[in-house]
Amino acid sequence: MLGPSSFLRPGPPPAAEGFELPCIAELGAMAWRGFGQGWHERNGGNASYRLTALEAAWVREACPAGPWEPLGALAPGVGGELFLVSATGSCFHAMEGDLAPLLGIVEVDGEGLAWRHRWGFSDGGRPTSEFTGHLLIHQARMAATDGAARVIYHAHPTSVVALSKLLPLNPRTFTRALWKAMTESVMVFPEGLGVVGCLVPGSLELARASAEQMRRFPAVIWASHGLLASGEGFDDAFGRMHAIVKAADIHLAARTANGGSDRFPNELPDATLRAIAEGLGLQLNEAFLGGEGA
Ligand code: 2HA
Ligand code: ZN
Repeated sequence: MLGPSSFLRPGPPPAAEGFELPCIAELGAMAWRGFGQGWHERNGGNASYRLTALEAAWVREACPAGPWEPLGALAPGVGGELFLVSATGSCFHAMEGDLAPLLGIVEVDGEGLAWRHRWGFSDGGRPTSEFTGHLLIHQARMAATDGAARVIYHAHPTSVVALSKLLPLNPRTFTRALWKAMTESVMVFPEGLGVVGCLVPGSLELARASAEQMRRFPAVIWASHGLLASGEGFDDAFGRMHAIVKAADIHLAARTANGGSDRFPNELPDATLRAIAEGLGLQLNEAFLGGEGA
């Protein structure tokens, strides 16, 4: 398991005595736990974290800046922000010990047009191939959560990918199937789930389509590819991913036991979904309630 506290403070010495950057170890721990769940074959998956103002100020002072590189898209909503991000090709099964080759901290320019290196990628790496998507999605989640969301986590969970081969690729169908899989779901994603068709990994098209969905939803399914979940912190993002995967597992297990049909003898009715949400003071997405199959 992850252990050495030495990677709490890798790279240059801290500018302020006693200051730590725990996000590096926390992102590593999340990746390691995700690998343990079977979500990260080979170099599958990626993750990013938007640094707090205090963390960003420390990095700006302690870590020299590299040359600016174009982002390939305009992301003014994250202009001036710093991000910890997994390296392209990095394997989450190797997220142990020295994380500096596997992760890096980058700074986005004030206009949201370019980025530059601040820390990490010590083997000469670069941010994940989905980096532009992460930034556009951070921008979307910041707007949706009043700046609270800081983590974007992408994984390749088997049951979610399998489900994307069975269900019509629209948010309402996926949301209803997974809300009804278990009572926990409405607590984890009351807004519902986004769905994007099968687009080229790392493409601007996938980045833009995902960001558009993440303005409304805290997670989005990538058909025949995986799942992307956001959260205020690492536990929140990991927990959201975990719960959505569990719901997909349950849907598929029940469907298999039901001869392949999704017409379950004891389906969770919309009235119960509403009652759970009301009991917890949550606002369920009304657009996904009622209508056909309610
Ligand atoms: O970073 O998962 O979608 C590797 C991937 C690309
Ligand atoms: Zn992927």
